[in-house]
Amino acid sequence: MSYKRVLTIQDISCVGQCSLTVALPILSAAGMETCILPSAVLSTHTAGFSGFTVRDLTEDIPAIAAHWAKEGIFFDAIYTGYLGSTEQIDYVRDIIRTRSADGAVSIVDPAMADNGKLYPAFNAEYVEAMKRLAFSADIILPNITEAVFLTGVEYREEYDTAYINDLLDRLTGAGAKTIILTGVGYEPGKTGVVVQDNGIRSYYEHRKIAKGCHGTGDVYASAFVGALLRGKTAYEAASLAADYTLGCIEVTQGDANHWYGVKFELVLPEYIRMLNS
Ligand code: PXL
Repeated sequence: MSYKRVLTIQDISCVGQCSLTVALPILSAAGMETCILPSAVLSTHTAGFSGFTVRDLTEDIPAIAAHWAKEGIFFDAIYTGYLGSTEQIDYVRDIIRTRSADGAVSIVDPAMADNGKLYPAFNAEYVEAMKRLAFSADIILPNITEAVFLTGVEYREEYDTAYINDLLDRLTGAGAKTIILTGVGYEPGKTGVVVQDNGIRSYYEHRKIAKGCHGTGDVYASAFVGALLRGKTAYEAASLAADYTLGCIEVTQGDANHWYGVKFELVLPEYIRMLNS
């Protein structure tokens, strides 16, 4: 098994099972050396808690990157999620450009929107900066809402394959390479993921359990990156991550007190089993 060094750049939400508190354990479980760059520190995530604190770490990033340069530190993969500010997105592009080892892969989850809306912290300027980052990455993992913001296509609750193909065409036209489009469901009770890899589109459909379970985007992206670095193809990694995420939702549903995230820790043994098979 190849042991790779991955850098993940996203926020620390101290409570809320998302971003770094999800990515770090999942990538470690996949057997990767996991380095982190916290984009911000929040007391909780921003989706459902009120009065959360935020410390944006944008101004620390250039010094951190300069130190890594001095130490000759490089990464085999760089995976980004929720970022703290528009300015930070441009610093992150710079880190991908300068700190990637030969053959490194860059994976961008443009974590900024869901259910037709941008997350509260973001605006149009952030979307423009995210376009620059996403369209220069090797792999992007948008949900439909994020794909809409990246392309300017109108958001629709109901859609068909023509709408999804149009989104993929526009993402590709704008520079996207491998695309993992999540949350694509064509019939009630079903959802899935469309993978566009080397120009070939494949669809992995699975059961839809609950609507809008928080934190599943981060669980999914982290599980995808772990599987990819373990040598799975993009389609294999995308389907494995979907099965894992579904398992996380399954063990969480029914616990009304656990509305803010999923109990992904309980399913890590199954994730490791899937990676080994
Ligand atoms: O799960 C995405 C995410 C990450 N980090 C923070 C968030 C969210 C979604 O709302 O608020 C701080």
